[in-house]
Amino acid sequence: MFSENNENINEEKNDEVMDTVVTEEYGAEQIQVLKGLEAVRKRPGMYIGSTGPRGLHHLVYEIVDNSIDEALAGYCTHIEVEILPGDVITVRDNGRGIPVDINEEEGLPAVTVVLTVLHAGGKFGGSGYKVSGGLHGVGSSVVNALSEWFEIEVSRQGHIYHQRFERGDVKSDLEIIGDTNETGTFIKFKADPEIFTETTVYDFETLQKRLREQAFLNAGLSISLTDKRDEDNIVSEVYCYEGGIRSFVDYINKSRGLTPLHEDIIHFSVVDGDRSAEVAMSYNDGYNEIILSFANDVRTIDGGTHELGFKTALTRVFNDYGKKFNLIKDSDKKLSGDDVREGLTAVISVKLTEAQFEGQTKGKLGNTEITGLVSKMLYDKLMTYLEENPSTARTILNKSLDASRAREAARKARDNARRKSALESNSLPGKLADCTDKNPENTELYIVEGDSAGGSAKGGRDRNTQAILPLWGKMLNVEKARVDKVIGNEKLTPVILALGTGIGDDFDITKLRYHKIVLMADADVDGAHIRTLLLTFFFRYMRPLIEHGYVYIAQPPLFKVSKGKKHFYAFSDEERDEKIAELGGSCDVQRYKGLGEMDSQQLWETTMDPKYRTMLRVNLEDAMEADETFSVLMGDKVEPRREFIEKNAKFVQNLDI
Ligand code: 0RA
Repeated sequence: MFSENNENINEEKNDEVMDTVVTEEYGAEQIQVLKGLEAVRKRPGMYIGSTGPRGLHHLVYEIVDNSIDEALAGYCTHIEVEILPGDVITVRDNGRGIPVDINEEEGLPAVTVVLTVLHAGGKFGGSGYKVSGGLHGVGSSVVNALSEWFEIEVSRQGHIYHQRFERGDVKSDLEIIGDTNETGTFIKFKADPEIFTETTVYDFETLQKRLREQAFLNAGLSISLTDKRDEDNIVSEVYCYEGGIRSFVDYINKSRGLTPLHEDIIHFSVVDGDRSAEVAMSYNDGYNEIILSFANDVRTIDGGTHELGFKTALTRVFNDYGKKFNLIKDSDKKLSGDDVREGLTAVISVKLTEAQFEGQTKGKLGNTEITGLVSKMLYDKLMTYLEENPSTARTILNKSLDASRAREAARKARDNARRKSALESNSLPGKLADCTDKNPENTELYIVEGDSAGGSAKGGRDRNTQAILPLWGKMLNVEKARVDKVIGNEKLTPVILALGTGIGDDFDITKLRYHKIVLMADADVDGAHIRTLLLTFFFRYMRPLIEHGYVYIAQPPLFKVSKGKKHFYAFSDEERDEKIAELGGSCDVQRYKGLGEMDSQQLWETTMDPKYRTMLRVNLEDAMEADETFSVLMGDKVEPRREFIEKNAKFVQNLDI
């Protein structure tokens, strides 16, 4: 759920862990090999992004991606992923099998080279391994290097070949262990706890989400996921969608309880040499915009050139169509991008050679030639579609025109409010306890749920740099409201005023009053609720706050363990048990049900003091997930809401996945 980008985590912490010794047993090539994989073990983060839960799950994606490439080349139809007891992963595909013949250059079987040399895949040509940049396509050798042990079985040329590795070192030669008339690759590995010090336990839902997504992106490919960790409760699912990204849009709409405004999902595709683009979209009766974009099956969470092409063309098509058929009069305002994207669900998928992934997290497509490909396709094909489906066209256009009018009304109301507050000369919310330092680079805003917790926070804070804003009032149902309703809401208005940036079209990051915005809520269902609401709000109306990494989640302790005069705070059940053991048992354990149970001094010590606190930094993915949860939570259906409350134990205790 939430990112690993933890304030107090030193990214280089794995440097000391590994110290591989090169002994005389190895020949010159082997030393080369070892050096390559040694680099991976020394700086795992450089290859898989992190050594936390995200990096751990990345190992599975890396292996599965190779099988997907084999499917894209037209040789593989089924991929089976299993989680075995002990969090061992197996991935089986029915492709051609990784080649086993001796590679001239290295004097080793090709499969051995693939698994022991960094980026070796590319050398074997064909369809095998694409190096697509970013953290993707780093290759199976990286997974091998970061596994306590790793085994491969290749079925090819009538035989089953087997080889074993430990922490990247060859432990057995490639040997024939049986005969078969099938072909395929089977990989089994255990992530190395020396590298993944935080956890080596996989989250079923995380893998499920990613594998389902890959199945949507590769129409007709069957991917299964089986969790065998609990032998009394084996869970198995198969993802296979003949409709591809059309099915994806349908799935998003259904899972968020959205009601489509037209029957069919609109779908276009185009191929131009070695580039291709595909779009599936539909409009619903809600007010939110959901766009998921991909390049070479890799999610581009920060958008980029393909999304730009899509958005530009969409705005132009609806304005041009509206004018042409006199649905937009000369006196009307032009429809804005936000207007034509209201209630839109869209999936954009492009394929290209040498994709450039840009930005800090490599989540943005940079290839400029893709903008024109997508925008031309969408403009031409959507224009034709609208002309051929006039009633759908009218429905969508009317919705965009409604959006435009509502936005205009909201702007006027805001201007009036601004004039009024300018007269009153104080536009900061009454409940805000501001800090004295006015330099946003130094300051933090704690948004605190509940008046008593707000009181403790005010008492405990560093008044120089920490401002406190307690939240009060009833929660607004943002799912069913447009920006004009949100702005007047008693719960959100103080947040908007305190931050100083404005929202939506008017958002201005240079006016931000604090560079750390810390959400501090109880570790219970209501706390999860308010966090979800605020993250959704930031995601939809103040997205740059999240893109800049200004939003954090406070981590208050769950327990206080005391014995005599000694006391410790614990942030998880395990930590509580550790502290009890450290104090020699029979301790007094207090469980904090809410922030309000801590006095000012305790709240400062455990949660607010920059020297000792731990905070989670929210990234775009977290916010997007909150947005999704929120839609479910606020939608019409009761069942998903009940599920949220049931699942909440996990939501509260394990924020880092
Ligand atoms: C390169 C060439 C060939 C197969 C593969 C790569 C291959 C790689 C992976 C990784 C996971 N599953 C895989 N399946 C196949 C075959 C070339 C040939 O047979 O001519």
